[in-house]
Amino acid sequence: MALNIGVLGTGMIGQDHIRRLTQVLSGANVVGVSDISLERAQAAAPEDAEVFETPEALISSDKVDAIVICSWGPAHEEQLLACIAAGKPVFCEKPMVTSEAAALKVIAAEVAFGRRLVQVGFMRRFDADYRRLKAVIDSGSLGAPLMYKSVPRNASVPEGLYTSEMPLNDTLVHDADISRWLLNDEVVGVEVRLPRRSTRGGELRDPHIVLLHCASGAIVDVEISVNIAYGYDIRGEVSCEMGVASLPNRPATVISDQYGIRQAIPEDWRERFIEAYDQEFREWIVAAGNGTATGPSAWDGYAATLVGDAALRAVEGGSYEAINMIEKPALYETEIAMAAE
Ligand code: NAD
Ligand code: ISE
Repeated sequence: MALNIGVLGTGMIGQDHIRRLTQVLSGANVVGVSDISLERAQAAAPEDAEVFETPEALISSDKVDAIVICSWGPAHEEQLLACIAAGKPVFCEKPMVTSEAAALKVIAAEVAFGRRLVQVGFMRRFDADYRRLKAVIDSGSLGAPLMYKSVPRNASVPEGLYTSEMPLNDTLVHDADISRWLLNDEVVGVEVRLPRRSTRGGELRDPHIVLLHCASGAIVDVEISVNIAYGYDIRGEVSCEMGVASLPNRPATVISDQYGIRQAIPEDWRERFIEAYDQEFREWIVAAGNGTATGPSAWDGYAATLVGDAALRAVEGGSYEAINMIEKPALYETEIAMAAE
């Protein structure tokens, strides 16, 4: 039986996920949508879907089996807690929440419910290139991973809406999560260095170098540029004891014209990770159909939030900022193995 889904937030990624749930994937119907902009919700609603006036009405509707949250980060906490209170599986776009206190509330609610309901939108874990990279590291053929270089680059960000904190508390969460997953490690401390500022973003603080210190001693170097003009370019290279494993550099297309032969770079995340988002939702639909969730968990959302918080403290103070996590609840003990399957 198809899973009946309600989508909260019908902006850029909400519309893209509605397209994949209705036109690309099987096993799901989008039966309801809601957005603080009624107009946007109406425009994005698939035929026959109900436009709900409030997120609460959508979450509690008998029509809706499971929820996809694509609203702005600060709205996620309340919406996630309402989904858990209703006992409904929920896919939540990153960042899961925007503070440590909110992450702890989500974890406490899910643990009290007694079953995983939350999957966080860390789509890199579903990307075939990242999965192959992880398989090499996990095989042990190169020895232990010692260093990882993660390079996220965005062509541009919305002026005025994307603030100087966001490379650290919005973009970095992807790198924090993929580092933990690839290296099977936990981040225990963060440093931030500010290189020469790009003049392209006005007052925007860009780029950033972030060092993630892992429990094993491995160090991740994240180089974030969010306004680099040439395209959306995500790179990664793991240095191990006996070799190096890298993501392939992913050009979109090879173009031959009067200027020569060149490789086009993806414009944005929609293009670069299109198959990863599809796979992320394929796996979510199966788990949600069984009344639960697999893949990146609320614990992973919490871990990434702590990295973002520590990075913001580090950029202010200029020093090493330690991360202290609560003891991991038993509910989340198996999630790394499940996500890697
Ligand atoms: P957007 O601004 O285009 O859309 C957000 C939508 O949420 C807007 O239509 C807004 O009106 C609506 N909204 C805000 N608060 C709401 C609330 N309380 N209830 C209902 N609707 C509400 O932003 P976007 O680019 O679509 O991003 C949405 C989320 O997805 C963000 O958390 C963002 O970080 C995340 N995102 C993830 C990826 C990824 O690669 N995984 C890519 C892009 C965006
Ligand atoms: C966006 O919010 C994302 O999550 C994308 O994956 C990221 O790469 C981009 O920089 C963000 O704006």
